[in-house]
Amino acid sequence: MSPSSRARLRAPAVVATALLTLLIGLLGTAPAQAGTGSAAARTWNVLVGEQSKDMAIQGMRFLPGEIWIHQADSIRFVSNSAELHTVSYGKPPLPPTSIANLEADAFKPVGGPLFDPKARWTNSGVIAPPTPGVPTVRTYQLKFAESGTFTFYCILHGQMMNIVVHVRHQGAPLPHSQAYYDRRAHAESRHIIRDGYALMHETMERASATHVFVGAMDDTAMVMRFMPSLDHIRAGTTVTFDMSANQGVVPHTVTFAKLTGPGGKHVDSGTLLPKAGGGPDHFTWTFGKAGTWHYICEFHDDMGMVGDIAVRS
Ligand SMILES: [Cu+2]
Repeated sequence: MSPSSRARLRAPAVVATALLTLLIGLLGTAPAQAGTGSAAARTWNVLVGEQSKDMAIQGMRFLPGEIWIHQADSIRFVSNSAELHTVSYGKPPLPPTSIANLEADAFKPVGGPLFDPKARWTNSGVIAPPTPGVPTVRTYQLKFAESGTFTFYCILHGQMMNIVVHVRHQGAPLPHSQAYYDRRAHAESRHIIRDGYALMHETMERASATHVFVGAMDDTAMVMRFMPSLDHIRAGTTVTFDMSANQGVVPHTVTFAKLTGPGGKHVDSGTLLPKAGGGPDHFTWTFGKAGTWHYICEFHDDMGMVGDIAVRS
């Protein structure tokens, strides 16, 4: 780009700044910070979660996971996956020892839009796309008036999904730009999704026709799939649906809409939880009738967590 075209591009911005200065001068109401040489307050973007295009892999990270900002700056947390997340700080009102408590804590926004580090509990509410039965927000903005270092986390995924926010005095140098964080976020997101698919393939290799894994999770990624999702068996075969590939606490179900058991009730595991979450961590069913039986996870079918059991007589 030639110097003259660069100057032309810059010209409108210069004009706009001059107009603004003139306007402030005319109104006589310059902001308190004007003239001190400090930069204007900025809003930084942080992505909440990440996912593969098919939604099979859900990442449990804030991107970036560490950020440096100035006093009076804000952070806008933006939903980046179908999975539910929160931005939380402090101690939740209810001990997060059950799914019901977790939901009660997560669903209720507390505090903000000005962050108060002395408050016992600050919570965004659930950051996610619109989800049936769950109050959600797409974005959540917090302004930081006090300097210090603050660690926020997602109450639904625990302390391992966290972001460290360094708030520096105005005028102090900041190590990175938004463009840097965006580049890092992109690279880290690709990395997490690659790891998630690797976890999926590993889990598939351990699965068999009589042993279906219900999701998988390590410390960065979740696999929202039944593995295998299409299972061929003979009538009379017992299949175990197993949660043990999930290292963290996540609920799933194995729910058949059209297959009925004794008493005409449809076959449903109810909420399954990994051992760490108190279980029950598996569900077994003996398939008598020939046919192809479709089933879903009631929590994650919108992410494609569905399967079929094909039974031959
Ligand atoms: Cu599920």
